[in-house]
Amino acid sequence: MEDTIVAIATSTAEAGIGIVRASGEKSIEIVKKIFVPFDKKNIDKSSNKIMKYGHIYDGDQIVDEVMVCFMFAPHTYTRENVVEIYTHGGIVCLKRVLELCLKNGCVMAEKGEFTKRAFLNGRLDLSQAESVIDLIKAKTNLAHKSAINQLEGHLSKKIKEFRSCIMDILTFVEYSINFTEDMQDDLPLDDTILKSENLLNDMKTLLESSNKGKILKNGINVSIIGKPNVGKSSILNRILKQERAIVTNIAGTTRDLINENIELCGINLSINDTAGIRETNDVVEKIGVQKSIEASENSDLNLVIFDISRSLDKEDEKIIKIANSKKSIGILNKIDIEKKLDVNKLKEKINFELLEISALENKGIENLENKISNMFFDGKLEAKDDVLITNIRHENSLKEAYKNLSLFLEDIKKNVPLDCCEVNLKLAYESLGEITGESISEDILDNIFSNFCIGK
Ligand SMILES: Nc1nc2c(ncn2[C@@H]2O[C@H](COP(=O)(O)OP(=O)(O)OP(=O)(O)O)[C@@H](O)[C@H]2O)c(=O)[nH]1
Ligand SMILES: [Mg+2]
Repeated sequence: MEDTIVAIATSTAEAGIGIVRASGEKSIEIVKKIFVPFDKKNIDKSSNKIMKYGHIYDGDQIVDEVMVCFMFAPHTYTRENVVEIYTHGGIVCLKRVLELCLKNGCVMAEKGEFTKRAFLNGRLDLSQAESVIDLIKAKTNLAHKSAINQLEGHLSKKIKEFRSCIMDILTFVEYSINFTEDMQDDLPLDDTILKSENLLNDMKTLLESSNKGKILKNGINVSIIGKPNVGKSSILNRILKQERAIVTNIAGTTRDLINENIELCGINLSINDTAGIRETNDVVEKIGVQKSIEASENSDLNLVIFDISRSLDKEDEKIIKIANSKKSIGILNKIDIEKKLDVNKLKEKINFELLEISALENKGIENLENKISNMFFDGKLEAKDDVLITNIRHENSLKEAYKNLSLFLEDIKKNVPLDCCEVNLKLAYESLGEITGESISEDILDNIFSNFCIGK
């Protein structure tokens, strides 16, 4: 925290501008050594958060024409002195400016170090800091909205309410322990029981939001599986509304996984088109088939394609087995041509629903999309001002708090001495504190911020 850190804060791809950001006590002093403002005026607190136009120099050589924003502590992202240098985009300008900052006394920032400092200096709590990375990684408007809600502190507020409720209960319990040692049988514990029960209900509601929250943040992984030539790639192309995958009448056209993302009802679908699953001696195809099976096992949803113009065979049977063990939707494709498949016989073998489609004539695709959205979020998923759990770490801490509070309640109801009940109550309090970062170990902190990118 004593070092002044620096990093490239933007992508280094070709772009109009790029930003080098420095934070720490000496950041202003260091940048002043390499920046010459056009108006030649001294940079002091009167320049706080004002864009200054000028040049970055390496000795007497101009490195870039830039804008610089000097931000004085404490009203900055990290609560430290922060300087942002807006260079021209592209790798060379950014790297040269970065190197000059390093040469003049900055050290390279670690992943997420700016946000980590913001957390350690009290600018954000931990769940807010974590939402910053969710915001950067958001792929849909809903994921973005949910991350903004968390950044605005909606989750933190709820967790703080839970903690303060536990603190109330704890205060009463401790008071009772201290002042009524031999009179515990006569203690009025009804209120404590009621408060704990209500709190457990509220915690449960929040925990239940985690499925929705995870879908909202991470989207859904979907694999299109089936034997060769049933129309998997044709269906992918129809869903994407573009000719992404090669389609031919040769069985075994797709050999490797093809992955694409689309947005459905505000949710990101990561879709794999896979190689047709069949017995084969072809070395390359064999690897492809193995990848198809792995993809289907790792998916949240399988779209299992059957060719309605062919009878069921051994290969379909193998695929049915895979699909029955996962969340699946069956698709009868090629309904535009003569039907040979015995649908009733198929229905006896499967535990998922069937939809009819013609990928060739683009029929039934909308039905499929509606089916997916109904399956995962009752057709609607909104992030409004909902407080959602979107993060596994938060979910685990909340589960732990729930478990400990439940144990506390059980003990109280069984008239276990209060000083023994108290332990679980304290554990619940601690677990909730892990979410907002009030009680968190250094290792966990390092782990959280190592998922960030450099410069954030
Ligand atoms: N009549 C008809 N033909 C279709 C339909 N969907 C796909 N086909 C045809 O079926 C053949 C195979 O289609 P693909 O989409 O390549 O099938 P695939 O399942 O990806 O095949 P592999 O990649 O070999 O596993 C092509 O000739 C398509 O034009 C459909 O709905 N109706
Ligand atoms: Mg294919």
